[in-house]
Amino acid sequence: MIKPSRILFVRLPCKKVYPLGPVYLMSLVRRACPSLELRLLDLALPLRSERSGILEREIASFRPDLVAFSWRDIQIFSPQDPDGALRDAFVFFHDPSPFRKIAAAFRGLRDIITYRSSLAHNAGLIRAAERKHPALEFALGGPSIRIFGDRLASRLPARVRIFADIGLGGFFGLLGLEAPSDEVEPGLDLAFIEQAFPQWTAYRDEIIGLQSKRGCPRSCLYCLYGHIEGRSVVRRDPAGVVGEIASYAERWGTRRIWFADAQLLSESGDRPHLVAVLSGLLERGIKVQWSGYLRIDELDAELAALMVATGLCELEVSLGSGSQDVVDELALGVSVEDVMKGCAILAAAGYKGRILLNLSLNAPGESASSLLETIEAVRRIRAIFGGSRVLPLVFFLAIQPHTGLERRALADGHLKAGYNPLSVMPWNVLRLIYNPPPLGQLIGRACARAFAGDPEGVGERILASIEAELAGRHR
Ligand code: B12
Ligand code: SF4
Repeated sequence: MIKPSRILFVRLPCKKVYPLGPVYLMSLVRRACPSLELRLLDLALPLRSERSGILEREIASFRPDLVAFSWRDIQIFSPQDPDGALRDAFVFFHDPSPFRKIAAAFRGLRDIITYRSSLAHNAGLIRAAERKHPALEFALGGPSIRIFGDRLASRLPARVRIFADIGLGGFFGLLGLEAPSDEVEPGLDLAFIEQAFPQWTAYRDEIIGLQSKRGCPRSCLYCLYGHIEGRSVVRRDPAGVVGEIASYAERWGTRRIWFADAQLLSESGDRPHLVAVLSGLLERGIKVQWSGYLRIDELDAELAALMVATGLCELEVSLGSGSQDVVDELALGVSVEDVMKGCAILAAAGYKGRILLNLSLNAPGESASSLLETIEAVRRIRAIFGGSRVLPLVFFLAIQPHTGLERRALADGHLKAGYNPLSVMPWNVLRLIYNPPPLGQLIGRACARAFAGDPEGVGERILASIEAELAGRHR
């Protein structure tokens, strides 16, 4: 226990996105002990070359007893088609053109260097601060630490205390404080945030993240959100959620909200909770646009109307596959036909925004005919909403630690025990992105072809290319 009187929270560099985790954590600490002096420094905002100087100056002027680092992103490789690093790896391995292969190899090298150096950069910022300030205490947490904390421990000084638990009891214990019994309720006070986080103005016109509940009880094969947030759902008081959105809209002029919940409708208790939050927005006349992850198969007409009325503007829907067998292999617990019904319900409610349709090509159980079923399902969904509003996003399954897919890949020899999930060598990345034979080559070629063109419409082109190749086989 260290009983600090001043705590500096430092959000480690990542792509610019509102630092929701550190903002909530800081608010919770303030709730537990209002007399503590707290400050948040967001290192996602300054230029890379300026970050260590800014951190040093902040430590010198604020004179904290404890520096609490928050690490959000580690894997810059996302298994989804707009990701540059993924494109380069696919073009390198699957494109027939030697020129494009060479260009992709150079870009790939740059991706590797960027990734390795961003990992080293973040760890280096922690190490440098620890070295320069032997009298300070250091803590480290955040979503990446929940996933990779064990891997990172060896890269950091032993004096940095790593908090990889879901609950915040350990961290509050270190502060000599009782952890709040309702630790999903940050009790956000924007006047306090403005004073403790002077960089907040950088997010004035940005999408603001907001968590209405924590946890997901489901165990979809590839997903680690249940591991990160816990399998039991802990919901906030809807009035607190509405109040938080209202204060962002009123004080900061926020117009776009992202519900950062693992899933908006994951179990039966979520529906009344979401209805209460959205009804509260409607009653208070709060005009925001919002997005989030939603299981559309759980939608009914009443909820769809409420979602549209309260400003739903974009929705990510995980179809996975158009084949029920593949969907079942993925343990998504949905029926393809219910997804179609959910889409029809949302369209009938007057939804005019975009649908980002996540597809996991070459998932376990994939075959030529299941690929054609997926292509057909996308066509049906486009017919429901209108073609241009439905964006198929090809998401390869990324094998992430603590998931069913990782256990399966280890069991069937696709991965070796002791593999390094943080490796960025292209051959390792391709191994962590699940795209096995016999369809891997065909899908890889289709991706490489689509990636070589305009970044717009990549998903459609991948599907069209797969369809053309499969049709050619049967001629
Ligand atoms: C919502 C979300 C998004 C939204 C964000 C919308 C927004 N405006 O906020 C969108 C869709 C934009 C997004 C994008 C990406 N995301 Co994202 N996202 C999430 C998600 C589902 C929730 C994050 C969140 O805000 N949670 C709510 C807050 C309150 O929780 P928190 O940040 O964990 O903080 C709490 C605790 O961790 C703790 N804590 C935090 N810091 C510290 C520090 C200390 C010392 C302690 C003790 C505790 C502590 O206290 C906080 C309060 O309880 C997580 C998965 C998940 N279930 O967590 C992935 C996740 C964070 N994302 C991830 C990634 C990779 C990305 C992308 C980089 C993907 C990509 N390659 O494009 C992008 C880019 C992000 C960026 N920097 O721009 C990864 C990060 C880890 C990793 N594998 O690298 C996660 C974990 C998902 C995953 N697949 O593994 N994301
Ligand atoms: S994919 Fe969605 S529903 Fe499935 S476990 Fe992850 S968060 Fe939950």
